[in-house]
Amino acid sequence: MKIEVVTLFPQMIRGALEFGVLGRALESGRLAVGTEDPRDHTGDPHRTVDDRPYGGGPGMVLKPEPMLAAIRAAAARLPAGSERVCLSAQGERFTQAQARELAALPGLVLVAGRYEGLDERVIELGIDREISIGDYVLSGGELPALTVIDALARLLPGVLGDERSSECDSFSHGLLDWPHYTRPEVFEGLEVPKVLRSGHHADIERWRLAQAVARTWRRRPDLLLGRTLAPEAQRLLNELLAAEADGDDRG
Ligand code: 21W
Repeated sequence: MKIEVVTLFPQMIRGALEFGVLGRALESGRLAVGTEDPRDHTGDPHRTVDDRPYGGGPGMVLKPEPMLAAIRAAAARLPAGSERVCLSAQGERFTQAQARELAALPGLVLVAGRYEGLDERVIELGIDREISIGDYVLSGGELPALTVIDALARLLPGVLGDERSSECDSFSHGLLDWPHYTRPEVFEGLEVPKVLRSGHHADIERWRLAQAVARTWRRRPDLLLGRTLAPEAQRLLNELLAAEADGDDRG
């Protein structure tokens, strides 16, 4: 997959891609990431990329000419069937389902805004969809672009290699992960749960699923509401709800 990021801070993108899974995805050629700087599409000596908003008010707006030129230059390097996505606080919320959709594309332009954002006509002319990574205010689209790149990269064939497949990731199952432990058996007085040391594989599987269901219910009930659970998970949730109704302590 080929991704082009339109950004005023190309080093912010390049620098973050050197490490871990992303670094190896780039090295192996399974993922390629390029950048396009709108400043390289200005004509004035000051290389101006922003201007005051029509209608007044605080903040600056990204000038349309360099932004659209940069988007078109980036898109021209990608195969047919690629999409142009703008990272924007006004976008649709980014989810694992969207990550799967985007990872299936041959290429992607990611447009990271700064200041108050893009001139609306650039969105009309040069953007296919807008994506937000969550309900909090950031100072630009670069970190969201990196978030999207990270989520897509781990879905590309061969990228996770020997590590557990992305199929195993908890959001793929719609549940939060269960607790993890490694040696030592006792750490600062806290023991590893006995079941994990028992060697009983079926018991361990059941315990992990029960932990995942309980955590999801307590921390992120929104992930469970209106969803059909696997029968075993539903049974564990019913047990949990019955126990809570009896006034049991939380585990
Ligand atoms: C944030 C620019 C807020 C402008 C109403 C009118 C990309 C982002 C961003 C940014 C404003 C994402 C205002 C989650 C994010 C991003 C920069 C609005 C005040 N309110 N996902 N004017 N959060 N943010 N400024 O911030 O570019 S994806």
